Amino acid sequence: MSRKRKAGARVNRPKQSLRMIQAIGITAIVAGALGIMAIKSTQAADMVVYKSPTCGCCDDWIDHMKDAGFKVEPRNRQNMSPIKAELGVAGNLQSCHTATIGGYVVEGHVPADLVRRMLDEQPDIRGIAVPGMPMGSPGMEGGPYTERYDVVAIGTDGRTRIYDRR
Ligand SMILES: [Cu+2]
Repeated sequence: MSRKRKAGARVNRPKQSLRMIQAIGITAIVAGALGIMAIKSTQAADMVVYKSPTCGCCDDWIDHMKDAGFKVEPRNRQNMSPIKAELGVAGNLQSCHTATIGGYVVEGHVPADLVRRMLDEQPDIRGIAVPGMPMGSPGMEGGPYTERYDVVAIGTDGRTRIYDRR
């Protein structure tokens, strides 16, 4: 019965049905935009962190990322070498943990605000790294001293440049 009425409306009032098609089109566009936004925010929040099961400073860094609003999934690895090789983190750039987020690699005790900046800016790089384990970097607090350190951008070709200094 309702089908019959709709069919009749389509025949008798073409302007109204055109408006309806426009409304459906706009709804589809809005739904699509919301869908894209949902995907983007998921990418921004979902970080996988590879670490040794006994690494305490890795856990402290994970807490730092969580405090900054990131959703973190830790994955323990007995041997970190394969994942670092797979993700293209060269020996001189290596630290304890290796993370992935939004298609980027994040090596070591990188401050959360710089991870956020990278995700916002979407640079054409492999990722960012804090080589070694500088005292005073996120997850490395509470030591007898703090040190300044470089945050390095790893290019898609493996070349590095300074991303920021802390
Ligand atoms: Cu560490």
